[in-house]
Amino acid sequence: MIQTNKQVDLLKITSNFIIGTDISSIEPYGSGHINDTYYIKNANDEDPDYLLQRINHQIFIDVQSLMNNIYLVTTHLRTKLKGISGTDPDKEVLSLVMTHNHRHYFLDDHGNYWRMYKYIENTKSIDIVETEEQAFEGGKAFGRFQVLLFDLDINLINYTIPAFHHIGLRLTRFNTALQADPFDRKKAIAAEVEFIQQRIESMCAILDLGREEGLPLRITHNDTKFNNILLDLNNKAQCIIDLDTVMPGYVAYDFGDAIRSIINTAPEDEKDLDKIGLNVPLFESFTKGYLSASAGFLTENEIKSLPLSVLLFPYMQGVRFLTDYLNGDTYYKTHFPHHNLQRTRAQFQLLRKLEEQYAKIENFVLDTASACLKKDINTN
Ligand code: ADP
Ligand code: GN1
Ligand code: MG
Repeated sequence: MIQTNKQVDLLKITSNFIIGTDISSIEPYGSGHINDTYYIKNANDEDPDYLLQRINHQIFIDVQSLMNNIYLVTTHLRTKLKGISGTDPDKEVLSLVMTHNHRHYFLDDHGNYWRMYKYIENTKSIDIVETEEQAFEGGKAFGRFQVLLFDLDINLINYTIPAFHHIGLRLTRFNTALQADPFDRKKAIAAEVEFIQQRIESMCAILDLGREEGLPLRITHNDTKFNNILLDLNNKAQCIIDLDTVMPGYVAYDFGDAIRSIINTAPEDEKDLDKIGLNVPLFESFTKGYLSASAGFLTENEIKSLPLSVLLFPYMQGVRFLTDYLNGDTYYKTHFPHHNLQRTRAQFQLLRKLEEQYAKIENFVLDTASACLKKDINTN
């Protein structure tokens, strides 16, 4: 293998973890916006492959607490799955690899934090959902994830990014960036600013529901883009990944963010707004899968909050992308100039489409929840 300087550094990092075999290659992997992921292929086919990740510690400021969350959550899931017949915890739960110093992460000389997982073979993760079966499977997997974490003590779980899905705080940060306008970008986004302002009140509906009538805090995933599910080669959901944002939250936040990535007929950052539409059958299948796993454990208010989250998430994501645009693109990785503005416009177009169909979306969620409670929906 010819090693570039970068690979030599990565090999050095890798040598701090207990993997015990030779490496044939290290390649960048995945399409995430925050961390850096590398696929580590072992020289000997019989040995496992690994994933090395550099954790973005500018965003996840307390890496030790974050890794502690991941350790607690994966240990809990593994214990729970051991008690369920027909499951295989090694394939269905992420396995952290320890360092030679018996830690779950490695801090290098440049202040970068690294962790390693065993690579789960014969799986795939997809950015765009292709079939109703995949959507149903994904819904069931995220619902089950929440249910399995029900009895892990929430007080042990740290807030890796405080107020992560708090729309009030996201709007405050947006207004601060708008007023400061450090890159003179405000004049190009008048239409988007108006779009945001017209919806402020309605987008606080879940916060209002929580404050006025009560919504329980649960341990939730908080980054339920569909590509954070590993599917097996038969399209069955196998493992929930990307656990950095697992923390206390409202269940609706997981539902809404997943629907945002599933229902869109185009990518998250589509330039041609005419390509953005709603794939309603995929939304319906995900909803059935999710509620088949979770309806029995959700409160009435939680069920009421689910359709509201379908509107909230493209809105909040658009607000977040636009805030980053105003601030000079420092949070999300961008791949070309004005990428964050293009992402914002795509999210707002998706929201327009969802608003047009909101009554149908709401009815479908509420009817499906009732059917699941009466056990009219097959969970296989
Ligand atoms: P990011 O935060 O950058 O999205 P992820 O943890 O989601 O990082 O990992 C990036 C990609 O790597 C995933 O979309 C998935 O394709 C793959 N992946 C992550 N963990 C595993 C694993 N343990 N086994 C197999 N593939 C994985
Ligand atoms: C980021 O890292 P990734 O791509 O899974 C972001 C999510 C956004 C998503 C938008 C910690 O997730 O909140 O929904 O981009 N993660 C963080 O694609 O901010
Ligand atoms: Mg991911």
